[in-house]
Amino acid sequence: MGLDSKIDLKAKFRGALLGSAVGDALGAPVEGYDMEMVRSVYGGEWEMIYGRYTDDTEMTIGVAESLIENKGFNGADMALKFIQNYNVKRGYGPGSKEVLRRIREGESLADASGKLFGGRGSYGNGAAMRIAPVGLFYFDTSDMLWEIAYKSSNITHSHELGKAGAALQALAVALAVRGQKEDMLLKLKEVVKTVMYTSKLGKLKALLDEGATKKRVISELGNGVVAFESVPTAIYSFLRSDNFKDSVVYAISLGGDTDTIGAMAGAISGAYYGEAAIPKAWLERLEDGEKGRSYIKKLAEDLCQIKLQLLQGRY
Ligand code: R7I
Ligand code: MG
Ligand code: MG
Repeated sequence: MGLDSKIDLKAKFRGALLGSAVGDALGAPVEGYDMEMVRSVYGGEWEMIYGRYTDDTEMTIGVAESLIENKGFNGADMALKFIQNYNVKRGYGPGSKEVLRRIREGESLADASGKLFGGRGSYGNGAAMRIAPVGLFYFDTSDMLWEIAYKSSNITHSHELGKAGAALQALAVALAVRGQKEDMLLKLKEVVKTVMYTSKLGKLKALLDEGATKKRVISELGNGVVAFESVPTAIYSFLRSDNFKDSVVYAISLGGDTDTIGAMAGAISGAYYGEAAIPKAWLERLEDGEKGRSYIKKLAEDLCQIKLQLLQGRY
């Protein structure tokens, strides 16, 4: 696919990474809450409470840093970035915690993630929640995108459902960069092979058509910590909305894994609408210390710069 010169790629890259961090930080204080409890915290105001991001963003930063430094995918380096950035206080899932410990202690990359959950690997959403930079960097090449989404997921999530969920989320981000919202579902269906996701995408379409209640969305798609619940729900949140704020607010209002569904909806919406669509008040409250808001913005710019140079054949 050639690059459409009308697309402001930098605004979209910044939108995706900042949008993801904002969704994470907004969802974090209510992670694990049900719909009513979320409403009692946020009311109708939806003001950013702490602005502190969680593991979702910390790992996204690692993915971006590694893609930038290597001008593409390097699994050993990406794992190293995860380990270097790791801060237990950011609230990692138990599986990811264990894999990172195993790698840190010298276990081979190829083996570490496969040992989880009785040797089947994790299908948690931890690979999907961090995949936005892959969706951005490979936005113009679906085959590469799919391959790298799988490889980067495999570092911590070796279960097919964990990897396919991440690839689906990456492709949603890529299609959003390309401005393909109308035919997003169609395009996703074309590449998805796993029955679980084919079935979820079918339900997603039916729910959009009927203008479903939140209760139905939760019971049909799910809002839990496993990839096959939260990824379809994040995509649904984007598709049912016509602006960044509504999409992220809706994603979090469902309760459940709110930081992660918020982050994934924020990544897709940010990639589609661009940085300017993110409410300023949310952005201003997003933490800005070491590897905070300014750093994330710079990562998005660097990732974009390298992508543009690659497209122009400069490397
Ligand atoms: O996927 P992961 O990194 O967790 C990410 C979540 C996000 O919500 C973050 O915001 C953070 O809070 O954590 O961590 P994993 O432990 O690999 O997967 C998450 C959960 O999914 C696990 O703790 C299990 O409950 C479930 N799960 C599985 N359950 C049974 N069998 C994942 N894989 C399996 C499985 O194979
Ligand atoms: Mg989190
Ligand atoms: Mg979460």
